Amino acid sequence: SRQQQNILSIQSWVSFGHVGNAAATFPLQRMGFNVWVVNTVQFSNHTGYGKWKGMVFPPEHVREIIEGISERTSLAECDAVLSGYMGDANTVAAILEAVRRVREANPKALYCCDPVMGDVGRGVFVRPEIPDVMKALAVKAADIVTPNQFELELLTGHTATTLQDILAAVELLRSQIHQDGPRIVMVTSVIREDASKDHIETLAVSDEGAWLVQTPMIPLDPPRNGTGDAIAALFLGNYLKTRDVKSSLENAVSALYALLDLTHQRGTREIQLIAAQEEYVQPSRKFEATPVQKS
Ligand code: PXL
Repeated sequence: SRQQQNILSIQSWVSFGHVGNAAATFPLQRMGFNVWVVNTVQFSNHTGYGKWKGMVFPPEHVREIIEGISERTSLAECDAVLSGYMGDANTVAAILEAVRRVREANPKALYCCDPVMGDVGRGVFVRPEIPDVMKALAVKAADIVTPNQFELELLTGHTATTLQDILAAVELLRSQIHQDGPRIVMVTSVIREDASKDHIETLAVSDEGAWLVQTPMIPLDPPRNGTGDAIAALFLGNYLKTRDVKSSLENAVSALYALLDLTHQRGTREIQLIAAQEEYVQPSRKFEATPVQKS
């Protein structure tokens, strides 16, 4: 593979704070990737504040920017497409067009879909038509899908409260995603009845196996936005470097833990994305993944 890997990242932009591309781009750059940043919205701040300024870009804008990129460089140079928060459900079609064009030029390119829709505390925080489109279209084209536990339930229609339930929902989701790829699902923010309440877990499953990492619960109140966007980027970045699901899971989780720990120590409303930069390359405390039996 070429020295400089390129990732086309299609997500939200915020001027103040760190979510969407403003949470994913810097960790990927710090890991050495070149990021082609395409913004689906530009807001002053994330929607968790309840108030924000700015606009959702029309799907045509996303299409046009990608067209412009393709006039400067061959899409064969693109190693992966990463998608996240969308302000408009019709943006999915523009993203899938990009994925199709990238795959045509580079059949080895991966599509990582972070199906950003909501979480346990806030419920669905995107426009109500987005979950259906995410389920019917985006996820089907993806090689890697990175839902949190709430989004896994929304995508599969399964309530998942035990490890067995979660693994069954993951296999259902894996049967629906792009069948020619590595068929990886990573589930974040796993809290289940049959595990310790002072830990939170992250699970990754591929054809090769399933692995679970436990990290101490960091009591963040209010919960911090952008953590899902950051861990999806970290997982994709590690996977592009190693093609190893277990070590990518360990590195992504370990880096995210350090980021949240620093955020907790500093007590800031926004995640400490810049200050935690060394952790993206070499996590200071490495959490190990345990193999679990697939469903
Ligand atoms: O972290 C997900 C996310 C992404 N982008 C925007 C958001 C949020 C969550 O609140 O508001 C703009």
